[in-house]
Amino acid sequence: MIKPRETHATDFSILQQRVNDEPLVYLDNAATAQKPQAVIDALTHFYQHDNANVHRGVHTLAERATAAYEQAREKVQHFIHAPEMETVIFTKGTTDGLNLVASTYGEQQVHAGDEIVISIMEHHSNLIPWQQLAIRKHATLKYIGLTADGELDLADAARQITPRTKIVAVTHASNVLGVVNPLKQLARLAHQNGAVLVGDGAQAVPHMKVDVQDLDVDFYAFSGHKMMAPTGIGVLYGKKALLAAMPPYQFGGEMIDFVHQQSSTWTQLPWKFEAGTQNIAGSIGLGAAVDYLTAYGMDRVHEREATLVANLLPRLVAMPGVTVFGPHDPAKHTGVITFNLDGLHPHDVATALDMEGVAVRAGHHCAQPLMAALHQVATVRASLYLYNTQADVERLLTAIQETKEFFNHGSVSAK
Ligand code: 7TS
Repeated sequence: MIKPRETHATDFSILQQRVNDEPLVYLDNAATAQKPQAVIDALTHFYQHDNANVHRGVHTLAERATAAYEQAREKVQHFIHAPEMETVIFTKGTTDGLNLVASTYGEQQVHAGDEIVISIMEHHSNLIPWQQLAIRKHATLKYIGLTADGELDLADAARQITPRTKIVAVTHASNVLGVVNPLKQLARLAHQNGAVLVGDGAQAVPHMKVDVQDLDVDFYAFSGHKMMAPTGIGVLYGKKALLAAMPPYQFGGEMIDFVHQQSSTWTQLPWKFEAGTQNIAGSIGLGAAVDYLTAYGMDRVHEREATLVANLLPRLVAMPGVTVFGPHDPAKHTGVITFNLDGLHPHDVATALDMEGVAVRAGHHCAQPLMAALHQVATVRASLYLYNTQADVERLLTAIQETKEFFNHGSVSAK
């Protein structure tokens, strides 16, 4: 049985407010998730009791801060089933992790005439680093397309990935189409061709059980803030042999072994990739978010979202004047649902929904090539998380219906 929302009422006090005189319904979780009190308390506790820099002091606070920081890494390691703590690097977020791989592994391994393969549904964070690497190296950037119902086209993946391919970078779950991509299959395909598979886990890790060893991905990046941790903290997982052979990303304090006047050597993993004072409190907050999600159960997070989607998606698809992008089968869908209303600009729709207290995102969702492929300039997106309820779904559907009626019969005509 899924716990009712009431169980969490005190965990997410931000959700208990009214917006525009209506109780808030927060459906912008793909942009960022709300933070449970346990995460806020972990930050407060750290700053009230343990704040110090890590790995550089012998005093008690420094030791406590270091222990808490490294414990957070171990929590993340177990959460994604990474084999060793050395394979878990703290970053600023998904964007930072993907740039790290492009600027180090990519810089080292990609040469003129090589290929980098991504998909047309990538967030700009998993697109521009590869595009710019391809430009720098005179390599070719290739795109895996979509099937007619908005899933990754695996037949096209098999065509695009060739022995010239050095890197395949694909999102685990789309931030627009709400599909989950078969990373394990793509990793196999990449490996058969001598390439590595980079997974973008920004929309996956918060919502489903992820096992990086089972997926056999070579690199996997995700953000803390989408899984209820603070902003400015994220994780890059990488296979140890690959990370060990890579040059550092940034240079400075904490990532060195010895510094001489004209040369330096680097410390061991994972700290080789953690130059300068890190987001220590953020890491501890991420550890607390992992604890929260683990206690709730990732299977239950998935089950809860799937139950809501099974109700919401068919009703939205059946609404006249509504176009839903991505698969219409709820079983193929995450809690990310993207749509447009005929004749209405997505920003007007999002503003109208906000007037009803319903927070959604409108725009290109940092996926402009995908928008072009969908022949849309922008879309509306509702995205769910574990604290959303059936009542939230009803509020969204009612607000959409009212928006349609307002623009059809109100002062602004729909077409
Ligand atoms: N990859 C995917 C699939 C994403 O959805 C996002 C953020 C990122 C990468 C970048 O993550 P960051 O934490 O480094 O910024 N997606 C969104 C979104 O859909 N709306 O706001 C942010």
